[in-house]
Amino acid sequence: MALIKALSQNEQKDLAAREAVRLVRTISSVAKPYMVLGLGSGSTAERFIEQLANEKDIIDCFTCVATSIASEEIAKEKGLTVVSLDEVERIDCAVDGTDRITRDKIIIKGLGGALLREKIIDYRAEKFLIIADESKYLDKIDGKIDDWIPVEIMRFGFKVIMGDIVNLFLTNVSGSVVEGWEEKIKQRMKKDNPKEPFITENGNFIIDIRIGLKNVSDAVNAELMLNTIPGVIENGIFVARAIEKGDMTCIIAYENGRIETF
Ligand code: A5P
Repeated sequence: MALIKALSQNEQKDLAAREAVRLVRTISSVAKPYMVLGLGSGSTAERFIEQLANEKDIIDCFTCVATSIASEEIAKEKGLTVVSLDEVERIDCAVDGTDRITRDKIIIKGLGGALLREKIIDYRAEKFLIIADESKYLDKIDGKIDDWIPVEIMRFGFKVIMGDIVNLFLTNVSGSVVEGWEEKIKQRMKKDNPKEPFITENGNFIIDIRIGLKNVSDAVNAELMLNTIPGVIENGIFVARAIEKGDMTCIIAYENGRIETF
């Protein structure tokens, strides 16, 4: 009996990226005279950029805007045209990776720290493609998700801002903090120096919180509520856009080589 070799995580990322290139090619043929493409951040998005750059016959149709310095550099190095967001009037499509995606399209991003620029670009795109390997996918509808959610906040007053987040999300109905709340909120530190705070490309801190999202409406609520706290700049829940615009396609590549688009 022939054994089917399981794809590695990187091979799954490549597969999802390839499918996104195929979809972008079909969109580019209708976005005349040229297409503005939002480039996501992270290893899956970088694979997409590299594969897109191989499509020599169509890359002249693209002007790109990037969600991070790393993505911009890779895209430029590969020969794509990248301009600042202020130079474009629209974004036809954005392609980005994710840290979590559920069947009902609850998306959590920002483990790499690029969530603010990602949201600025991804939310403005006419079409939004999410690409992911199987490890990111949860086959859940209305199931509780207890992932860490990144929140980009001002450095100024970060302790009081953290306090506001605790008061809003980690207290029970009687107003007292939930048991074990200290385990559910932390300031992100640098990977290579855990004593120093991680600073985003925008010069801000990141707080990671676990608040246990119950379902899509709970996720939308948390996404919007977090941003009402003075000093919170943006958070990594990417759900409101799908509700508002409806046009988001998720591409998942599985270990067994299957690609699913929904
Ligand atoms: C960057 O801040 C993130 O939102 C990335 O899009 C996300 O972490 C996915 O990254 P990978 O493709 O490297 O898993």
